[in-house]
Amino acid sequence: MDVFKNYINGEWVEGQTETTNVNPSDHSDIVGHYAAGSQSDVLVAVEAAKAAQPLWWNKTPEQRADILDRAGAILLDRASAIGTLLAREEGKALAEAAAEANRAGRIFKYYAAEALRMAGENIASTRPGIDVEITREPLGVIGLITPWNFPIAIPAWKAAPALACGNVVVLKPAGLTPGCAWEMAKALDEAGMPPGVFNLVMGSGGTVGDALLESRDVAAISFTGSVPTGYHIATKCVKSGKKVQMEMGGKNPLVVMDDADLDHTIATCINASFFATGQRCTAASRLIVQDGIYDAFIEKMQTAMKNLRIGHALEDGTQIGPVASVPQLDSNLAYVALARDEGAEVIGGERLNRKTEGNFQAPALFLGAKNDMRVSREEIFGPCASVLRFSDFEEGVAIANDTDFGLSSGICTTSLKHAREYKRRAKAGMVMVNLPTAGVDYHVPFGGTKASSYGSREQGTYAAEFYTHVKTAYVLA
Ligand code: UN1
Repeated sequence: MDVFKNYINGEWVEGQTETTNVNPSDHSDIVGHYAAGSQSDVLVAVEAAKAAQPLWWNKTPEQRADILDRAGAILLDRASAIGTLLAREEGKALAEAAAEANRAGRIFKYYAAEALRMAGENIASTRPGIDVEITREPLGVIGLITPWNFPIAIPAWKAAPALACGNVVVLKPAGLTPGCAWEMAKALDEAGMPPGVFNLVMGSGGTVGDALLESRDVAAISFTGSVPTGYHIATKCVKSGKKVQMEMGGKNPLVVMDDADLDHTIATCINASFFATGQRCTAASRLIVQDGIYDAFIEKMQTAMKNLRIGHALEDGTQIGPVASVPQLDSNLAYVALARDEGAEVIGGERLNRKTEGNFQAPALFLGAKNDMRVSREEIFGPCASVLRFSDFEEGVAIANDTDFGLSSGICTTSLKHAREYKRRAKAGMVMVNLPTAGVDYHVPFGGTKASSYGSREQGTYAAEFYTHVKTAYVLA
């Protein structure tokens, strides 16, 4: 079988070693063999990027826009094939996987247009005869370290704004899911990206990731992943003077009020907690339910959970694919056992067998959970949600906000008063009313508070805050 190579300085380059990409729906299906880069591969990529940066920045915004737009068009054209690859390597159900590939194409098209809109400000000086001009400039070489759960959307929403702002990029995708990032590199190559502007170095965090973190020529790191890895990265970035942006975990609450539309709420909670197998930092892992609707809510959730089709990600009708990896499945199952030990009543959560050997797990609810249990405080990153009961709005809001995280926070209610009040008081970067906590638009800011995020927001026009620095010029004519 061929090995998918790294993309360095416009060339496809062999790695030091290689990794085998295995389908989590069927362990006998090998998705492909992918190059794993060495520290020196990273140094070569960073060097090439650094050399290419002035050339890229000296292009007109229109030239940058054209290349990004073409890359977007290529990704949209291949969304179905890339969606199938995504479903095969990550395990996301096919429809969701294809939607993610589509989203990546849209992101490139959006930032193509943003490349034309980079604007500055003119402000009158406090002193006579002086003009003050504020402009944004690229940072230089950006290292991107991306997770396995959105293997094409996240690389796209970091690379596209970085490039639109005139930076050059070295991307290290998750070891588990290199295939989609490889497809993105191919699309950028075919779109006419000049050599060195975008580089892909696949491989491990310990080798490729650390080499990026240690390079003095990398100006900034944008990372999405777990809290411990995030803080490891941030510490190294501070030591080498890099700008850093981190998107990490969530323990997102979804408050269900007595006045909620029950059927809509059930659909919202099933999506928020279990779609994408719960492997979204925006997943709702705490369902906080008011007394009056509690029994009906539990009954209907259980029926809806029984009706969910869990299986091979490529199979027709599958709603929930497998857990992405064996270690993640083991960790989920350990949390299910912990929920019992901590005194919750567990509904579902068991390992499932299907025709193929894969990492299948039934969604789980932890009934009677308390907000101070570990299962209600730690991010599980699987199809598991604590159900917490409350009596009045104040208590619901207090439980929702009582967490170390602050990414997304939701409420289901038909009361304008509750919706409005919740929007104001939720301690999170994103608030959802009658919508799942997960599933966001690409043209508006994304990010959280507390342990969920560090640095400025991703996506939309706000992404420029991270990918540029500001220059203030004073001119006396
Ligand atoms: C979404 O909910 O649409 O890693 C996106 C994650 C997030 C992305 C969530 N950074 O799950």
